[in-house]
Amino acid sequence: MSRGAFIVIEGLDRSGKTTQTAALYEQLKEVGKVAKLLKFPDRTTAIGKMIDAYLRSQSDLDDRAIHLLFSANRWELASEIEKDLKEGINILCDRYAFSGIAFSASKGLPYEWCRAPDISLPSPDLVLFLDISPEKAKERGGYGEERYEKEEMQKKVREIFKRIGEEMNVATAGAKWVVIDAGRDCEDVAKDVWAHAEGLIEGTSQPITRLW
Ligand code: T5A
Ligand code: NA
Repeated sequence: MSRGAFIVIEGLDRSGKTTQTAALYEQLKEVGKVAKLLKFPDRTTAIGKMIDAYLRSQSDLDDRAIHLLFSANRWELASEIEKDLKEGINILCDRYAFSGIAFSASKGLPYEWCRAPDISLPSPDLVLFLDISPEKAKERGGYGEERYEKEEMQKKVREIFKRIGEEMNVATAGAKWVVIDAGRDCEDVAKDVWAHAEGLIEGTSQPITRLW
């Protein structure tokens, strides 16, 4: 029995995740595929509202407390993700647990501690990591408004994402984590995204696995 594919788009701030997730969604619709768009943090839930206030620097929270809220925000939707996948719906997700680790570990929290709360969330079938230099990201609209949008922080985040991707590909003995150069034109990035996602749009018969 085939199920929907779970595709995550990750990347640094301003790398074009939202743009590319939306473009992929449109392309799937064009070829008649059922898909659902998700985004983390989901700022609409009760937990999401606390995260939103924190990111806008309207509230202060202990580094560990905010980390757990980001994770809880994913757990709020975990069973729905699983249900949708089983019903054959493809899930396209803008950020996931990988952002959770990368940003909190960049603030100095231990890497293993950061991973723990997301253990056994549904694992994506594919992660497309949009890579961009912090310098280039800074040139894009709006950079600098939110808490983590500082060049120094983004450099650390990029390093940790690299480690996460390498570990993931070792663990899955394959290319589950794909790095895409996001410093190019939207259309060129979208072509790469599609080339990697295309093989999954018919769904997959693989069982849903768990992180990590
Ligand atoms: N976070 C998140 C955690 O700390 N822990 C967690 O567990 C999670 C899930 C908010 C913050 O939360 C942190 C990470 C973040 O710091 P967010 O709401 O996803 O996360 O916000 P941002 O990452 O800031 O998302 P952005 O919307 O800023 O970046 P995107 O989605 O990567 O970029 P996008 O598509 O909105 O594009 C940004 C701008 O660039 C242009 C767009 O038009 C737009 O103006 N653009 C391009 N310009 C030129 N060339 C291209 N190829 C372009 N693509 C897009
Ligand atoms: Na975004």
